[in-house]
Amino acid sequence: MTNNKHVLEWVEEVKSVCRPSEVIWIDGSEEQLDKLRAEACETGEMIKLDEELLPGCFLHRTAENDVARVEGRTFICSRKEEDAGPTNNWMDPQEAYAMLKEIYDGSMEGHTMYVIPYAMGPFGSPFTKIGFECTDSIYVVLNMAIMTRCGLQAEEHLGDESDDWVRGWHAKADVDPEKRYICQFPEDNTIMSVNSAYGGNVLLGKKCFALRIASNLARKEGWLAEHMLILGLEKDGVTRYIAAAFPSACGKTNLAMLIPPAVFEAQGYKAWCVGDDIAWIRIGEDGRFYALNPENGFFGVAPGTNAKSNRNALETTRKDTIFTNVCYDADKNVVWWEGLNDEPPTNGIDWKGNPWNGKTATTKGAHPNSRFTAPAKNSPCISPEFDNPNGVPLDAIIFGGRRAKTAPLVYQSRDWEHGVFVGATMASETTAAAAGAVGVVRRDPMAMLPFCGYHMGDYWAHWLEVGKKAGANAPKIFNVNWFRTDEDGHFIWPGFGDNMRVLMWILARVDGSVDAVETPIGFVPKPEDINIEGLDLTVDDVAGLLDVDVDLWREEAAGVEEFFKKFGDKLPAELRASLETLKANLA
Ligand code: GTP
Ligand code: SPV
Ligand code: MN
Repeated sequence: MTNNKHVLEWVEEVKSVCRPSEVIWIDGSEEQLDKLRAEACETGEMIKLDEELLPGCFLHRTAENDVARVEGRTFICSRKEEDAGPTNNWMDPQEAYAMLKEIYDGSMEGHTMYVIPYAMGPFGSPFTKIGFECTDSIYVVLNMAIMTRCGLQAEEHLGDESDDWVRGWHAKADVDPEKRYICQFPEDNTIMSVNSAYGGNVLLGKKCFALRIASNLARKEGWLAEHMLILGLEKDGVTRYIAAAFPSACGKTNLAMLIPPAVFEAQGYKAWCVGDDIAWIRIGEDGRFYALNPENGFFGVAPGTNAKSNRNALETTRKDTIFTNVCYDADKNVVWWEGLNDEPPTNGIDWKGNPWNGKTATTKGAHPNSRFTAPAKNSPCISPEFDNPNGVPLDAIIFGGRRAKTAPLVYQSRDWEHGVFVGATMASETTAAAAGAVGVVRRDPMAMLPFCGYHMGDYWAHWLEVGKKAGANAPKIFNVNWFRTDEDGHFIWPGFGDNMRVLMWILARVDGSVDAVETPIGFVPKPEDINIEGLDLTVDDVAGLLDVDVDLWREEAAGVEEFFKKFGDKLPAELRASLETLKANLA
């Protein structure tokens, strides 16, 4: 337990409102965590999986109505409504506090409250920030123990005097979807989450802190907090790093842990994962961009993960992992999900907790947004730079999403300002990661629509400013789309490890060692410059994947124009100018 009086005062306040029967401070020791695991298994909150097949692994099911982030119930509670901007829900902070405290009132009666001290970022890094989360959920404690560096060391990092830390209240309450709120108070470094027990809604270090609160801090302090993976590609002892922003469930974890195709492996290439979801990026002393992953684990999408699509991701989940809302194989005491293999359990329990037979079932065994929580250190390809307190230098930034048609496999922006336009205007089909319709195309600027904690217009201006500051040292900006489909709706591009073929073109562009074709939207590769050795694709297929359809892009430009109207005079002039250039190029 800390001696920091700011923390102690706040914990007293949370206690006085939630009125738990007991308070336990999490010290991060295996001994304490083991006790909690045992307790969670006793009460049925978790199921211990087969110790030989999945050592140290557990299964947890959340309520049926509580299986994804809830964007409609997520609020930025800045003092001024304008500061939340047109893309966020807003609530007045005083009203929000009053409403929330009423919901929290007595919600932990008869229950234990856990206080989790945690760090986002490695100890000893100038990037690192501290948070405390109060929660009544053992599941949250055990997940936070994987996803963050938690316990005594975090308390020591903060010290006894500092008030520079993030407050996180969480109470499961009745898991009532009508009273579910995920509120961020950027001016108070405070997060309040209630009536959920699922992932991003309750693991407050992740989206709430490391993106919504941190994006505010980053704006003030001159850095970037982004929804990005960080990946290194090594050859001949030199590793080059790329960060990529894709919307939720659009391939970050998979790209971050990619396995190089044989053609590159034969050349001696290795791929290293630094992060799969969040990047904190600063300009270093040499003027380059340095990216650090503030997390300590992966909260990855389970369905679709298998030995063929991504052996690294699968291996990461084979020990010390918590599975949420996947299918249970009662015969083997292991877990299963759609896309794992062709042997679904016949004596299974589905994500809702009902008996499920994979041979006859017409419903899914695992929820499409079912997840694994696994320690970063489990990954066979975790980067040796994972704990580097300074982060890793970036050569390129990539934006991307799920687009069945419009966006080509890859294109390069003309310069930083145009790159910010490319990120600001990206669109993607919605996925099961958030509650609501799936497969609807929506604008998701920089993959940050649900996560930017302030006015998106100011966020774009901040991006422009950071790029200006870095000048020629700024990474080059690209856009990718692994998800173009043919007439039958099948993905044309093989994806997964083969995405490295596109990354190789990107790095060659950064070096200036390969030409490109200028199109109305930016530079695309010459089809023959994408290495397809060993693939079941022709150069013509690649040409098709790279095609920029002027009619579709005119529609796209009209959509962007409409979208930009939301931002009024907060829309940076550079983005307006990029839109005019795009329209002129398409005319
Ligand atoms: P969040 O954790 O929600 O932020 O998602 P993410 O961006 O890390 O997505 P993830 O890598 O977990 O991928 C989500 C889904 O997309 C999984 O079902 C993958 O199997 C699938 N996927 C990932 N990469 C590719 C790809 O290159 N091609 C195709 N077709 N599918 C992919
Ligand atoms: C996402 O939805 O982008 C995730 C999962 O990475 S969650 O932590 O639930 O936000
Ligand atoms: Mn994410």
